[in-house]
Amino acid sequence: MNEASLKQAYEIAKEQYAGIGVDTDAALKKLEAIPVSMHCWQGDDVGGFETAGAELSGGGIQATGNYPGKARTIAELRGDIEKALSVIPGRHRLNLHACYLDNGGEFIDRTEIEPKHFQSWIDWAKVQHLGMDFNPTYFSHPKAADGFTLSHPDKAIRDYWIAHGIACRKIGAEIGRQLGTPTVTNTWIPDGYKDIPADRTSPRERLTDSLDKIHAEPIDPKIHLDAVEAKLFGIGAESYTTGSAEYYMGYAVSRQKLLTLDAGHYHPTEFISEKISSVLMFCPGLLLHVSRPVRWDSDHVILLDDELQAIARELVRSGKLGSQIHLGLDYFDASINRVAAWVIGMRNMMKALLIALLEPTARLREIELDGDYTRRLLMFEELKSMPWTAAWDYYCLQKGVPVGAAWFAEIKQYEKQVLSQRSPVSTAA
Ligand code: RNT
Ligand code: ZN
Repeated sequence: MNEASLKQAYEIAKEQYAGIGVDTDAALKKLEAIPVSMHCWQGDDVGGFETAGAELSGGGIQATGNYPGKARTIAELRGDIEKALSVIPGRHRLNLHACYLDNGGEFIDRTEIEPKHFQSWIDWAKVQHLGMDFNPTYFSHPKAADGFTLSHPDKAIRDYWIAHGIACRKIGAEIGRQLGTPTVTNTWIPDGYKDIPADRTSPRERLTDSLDKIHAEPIDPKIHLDAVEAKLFGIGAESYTTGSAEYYMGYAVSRQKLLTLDAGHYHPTEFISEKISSVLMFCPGLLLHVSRPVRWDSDHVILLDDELQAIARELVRSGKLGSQIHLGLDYFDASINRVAAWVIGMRNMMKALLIALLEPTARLREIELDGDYTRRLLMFEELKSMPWTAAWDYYCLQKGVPVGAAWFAEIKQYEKQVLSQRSPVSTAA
């Protein structure tokens, strides 16, 4: 469709939405103000740059697939992120893991990392107009090899990881200070038992002690926020997870930390869309790890499916996006073009937010309070066929990014010129 037709389609859609009391221009303005934190780890299968060329896995994190073109260096990863962002409308954030440090080729222990090892990321983020979020890396490491970190029975190992956690909060704070927007530093640990434990309590007591030590130093919330992420199970930790949902809910409420809801970290019949409003009652904020579990915590690329739309509706209805809610993605698929995986997921997240922003929420609430559940159901069904796609296309046009699937040609071109020139990772130095 040419520009004139896209605008015409938008005008028609605008009229239709006005008919149900929705202002499409206002919705697009709101969409523009919602940053999504794009996870660096989709670009290289959660590898990082700690040891050049090393293949690090374990800790219940497993990227599967061997699609060619994975980023092998910081420069390559940044190039790939820039390419992805060039076809994603709006201004966003980058979510970085500690193992993506810029160590100048010299190995730095995780307890020794400092803001200077992330300065090149901060400088680059400034140029790209990106806010940043941060994560300590409690996996892919010899000291995490037996499945425990912050809740390890050995004090020396716990102390090592506590020192890493403390170092990471300092780095997060410095990133937030320099970029002028608070960094959310998210703690996720893989700790757990493969088989049924005799003691479920002690690891949790140790975890509480470790987390309290990490969080001992207060940091100005204008530059830094702490989040903690629960999980149900991991590969090799199927029977017991120290940092379970109840554990972290209690920790976050009692310590007034942000709780991270990862869509893949609950029982298959549980949905995080249902949890958002409850958590916001008692936690100072929320970090979303939007992901897609397929039979397990598989971290597939997010689809514009029912749950993604339900999550977006809850986020928008809460009115707390931009204040208490921090929105990030968390998936990693190594079986498809990794840059396209970012773009598909980011654009899907934004489409879901737009659909939610185009909901006549106040009207729906009135109907609900009137007890007219038949009309509520009917309206939900009617909303599904409203022309939100015209508003999305118009938004892409406004933001100067390709409309529809046109972006894919650009990514294929990039694959041909850049990604396919990269040697397989196993032979990279
Ligand atoms: C793991 C957690 C965690 C990680 C990232 C890489 O199950 O979801 O958030 O995916 O830290
Ligand atoms: Zn996660």
